[in-house]
Amino acid sequence: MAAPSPRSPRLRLLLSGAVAALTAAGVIAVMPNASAAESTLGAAAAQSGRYFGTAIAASRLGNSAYTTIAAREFNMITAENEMKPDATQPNRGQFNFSSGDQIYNWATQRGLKVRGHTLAWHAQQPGWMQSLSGSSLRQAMIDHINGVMAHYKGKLAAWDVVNEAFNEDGSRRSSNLQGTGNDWIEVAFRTARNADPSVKLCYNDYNIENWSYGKTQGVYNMIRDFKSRGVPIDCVGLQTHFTGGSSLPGNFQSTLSSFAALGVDVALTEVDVTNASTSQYAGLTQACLNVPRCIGITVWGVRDSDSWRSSESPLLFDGNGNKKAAYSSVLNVLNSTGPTNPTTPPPSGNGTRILGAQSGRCVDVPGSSQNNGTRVQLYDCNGQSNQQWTLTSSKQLTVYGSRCLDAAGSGNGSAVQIYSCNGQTNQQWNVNSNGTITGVQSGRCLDVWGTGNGQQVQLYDCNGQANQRFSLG
Ligand code: 9MR
Repeated sequence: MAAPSPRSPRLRLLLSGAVAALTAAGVIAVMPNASAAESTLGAAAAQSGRYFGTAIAASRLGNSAYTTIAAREFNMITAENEMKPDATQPNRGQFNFSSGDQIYNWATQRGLKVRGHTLAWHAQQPGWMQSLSGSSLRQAMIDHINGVMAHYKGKLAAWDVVNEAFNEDGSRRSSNLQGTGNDWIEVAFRTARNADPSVKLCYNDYNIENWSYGKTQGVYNMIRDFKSRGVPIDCVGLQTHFTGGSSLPGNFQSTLSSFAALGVDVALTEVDVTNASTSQYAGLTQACLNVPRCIGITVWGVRDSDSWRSSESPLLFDGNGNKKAAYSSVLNVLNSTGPTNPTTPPPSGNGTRILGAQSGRCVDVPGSSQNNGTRVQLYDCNGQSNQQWTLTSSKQLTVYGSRCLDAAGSGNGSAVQIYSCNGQTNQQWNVNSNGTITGVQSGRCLDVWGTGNGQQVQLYDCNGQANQRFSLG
């Protein structure tokens, strides 16, 4: 998004949000949710910096009952089929983004974010790809990732780079992609990172919700291996299809926190539940809220009649667009949590996470002006005060020119610095030319006005410091 003009009313709004955020950070006050409960899923999830999304089908965008609910309730959109390989590259070398763009444009025109789904998958391959194998298929996969990601470069919150690559027992699914060599998944992720360094890269799968299940362990071991070897991966999508016989496992939260402890975000990406069990919907929502790196929930469709398994009535709205009991159970859980308690301690450890004011961290510029509203402000792009950032394992937040955020050693209480890179490696956090830094969590920004070369900014635990204002210029 473009940086607002300093004189714009919107900016003043943002500044007041920033002041509130920073004051909250400094005072370390417990801020109960004094505001009225939010009345939509997206707004309720946003109270804790999360999103609530849905899958959209381009063919239904002409249905106003459908679009009214979708635009009102959700703030993250996944194309149900329109960004898959068969849709985006029907003939080799000929890309087609018409349906994908229809959804992208519909969403972004309404201020909704978009997740990309999906780049490399054994299913929904175009016919020409299905018939390839070996090095020819490997090259086709790379070309496909590059072609699709180039089109959506800088526009999406995340990409499901690889989808459903494991068997139920935790071994690799045998597919034409697997046949190109066991390294196909990491090649896909490395290709994706190069194609668009600004987007979060996710591995996405179903039946990985139960921690003691073989498939969960198989995926977990792959993510752990990737993190240990520096293969770029930012997130794991747990599809969360509690339908067709599976249900919410008691250890779901452990699964989420175990993945998160590897240094990746987690998200529930395709939720639906047999007969929309209220207890399961409430339970899965609560589990996500209980895990700081669970960044959002997406349900796989709007109304039951839109679902790929409509006979199981698994969604939050009935075929007439009425809110179901499950809708209320989810909304109540989202509202019961309210804004994240700013005293929640940030996770200590490997330096892959930087939290905003809500978690008791702040940005400080030593020796800078303490005057309100000077050059650097921390806020959420929508003026909300509960900012949150996550650095990827490769320490990427996209930024400008010669400025970097060096996350080395950014564990609890240690310093993170923004400064001229001067050729130093692994410092890929640059301020955008429009003055913003886009956070990994959708819609969050660090806005820096007039940053001067070589000026230092440090992020650290606030320890009760109040009224910190930042000046780099
Ligand atoms: O909901 C999608 C349905 O319309 C398609 O026919 C189907 C084809 O494979 O894909 C469905 O979406 C799937 C998603 O892309 C990946 N996880 C499982 C989803 C449900 O099958």
